[in-house]
Amino acid sequence: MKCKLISVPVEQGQPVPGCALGPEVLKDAGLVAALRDLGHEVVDLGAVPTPQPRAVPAHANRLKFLPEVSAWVEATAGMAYEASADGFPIFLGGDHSISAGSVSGLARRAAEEGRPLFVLWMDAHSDFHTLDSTTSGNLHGVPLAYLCGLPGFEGYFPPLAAPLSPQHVCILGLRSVDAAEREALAETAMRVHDMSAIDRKGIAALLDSFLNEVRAANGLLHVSFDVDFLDPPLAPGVGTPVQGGATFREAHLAMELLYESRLVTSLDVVELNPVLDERGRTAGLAVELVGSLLGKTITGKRRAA
Ligand code: DIR
Ligand code: MN
Ligand code: MN
Ligand code: MN
Repeated sequence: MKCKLISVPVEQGQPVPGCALGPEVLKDAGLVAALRDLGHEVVDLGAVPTPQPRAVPAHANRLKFLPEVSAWVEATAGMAYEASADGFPIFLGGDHSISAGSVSGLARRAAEEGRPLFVLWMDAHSDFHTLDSTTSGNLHGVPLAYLCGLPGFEGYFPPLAAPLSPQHVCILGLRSVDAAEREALAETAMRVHDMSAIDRKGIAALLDSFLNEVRAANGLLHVSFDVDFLDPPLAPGVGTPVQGGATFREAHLAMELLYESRLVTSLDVVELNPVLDERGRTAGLAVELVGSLLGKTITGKRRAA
């Protein structure tokens, strides 16, 4: 497979400095070698050039860095659309606001190809705030609402070429939901699997049922991997850790199942904060999990599909 690395060094969507170092640190942790060892071709497309802030009207809510984040979303969407013409794009964040861009560009491509885009959102958080409902003003908390076409983004974020169908979205690993998000989640057709569902049913059963839907619909599948999906003792290098996250075994199994499905067509790795990391262990773990998603197995290197 031809893996295309796209760095999106944005941290203005969340409150803790350091997240913008994510792409370089993931590469320093051996991402490129890990993918090449699996037989993949790796093309590093470099970073999305820092855009000029977008001219957007003043918003009534106290949103942080709206013109800057909105510009990153637009620039990342353009790059995602271009890069998805061929190969397997991997977006290296940066905070999760970048996925408003990566996924919207991929959705535009999928719509042109006449295939549904499915999204697996691996995250402690639902990121389902609108610009009006967020109380923190941190824009990494809004991408999924924007991508699903919830109201209130018009004029502030770039127009969506193709909103996601909520039935094609699955949140996995959820354990932090704000009051307004809880109401919005109650009304959506998204599949929402919180940690309790993982405890009760097992991550394999939940994932298999979603993957079966993707396969039946001949869908494209984007995985948006927020590193805070993982349990904080395992992955301390994130800005908004929430206790009770996925174990190494659960995360690893999820990645293996995703690889074996051969359904995944693109990936985000977001919210790694190297400044908060402990001797690079979160970065190292992220690289290992990406390797598993792209074909690394316990018993030996399997050739790339
Ligand atoms: C919280 C935290 N729901 C907010 N969100 C995070 O600020 O909207 N998303 N950390 O990744
Ligand atoms: Mn997130
Ligand atoms: Mn998160
Ligand atoms: Mn987050």
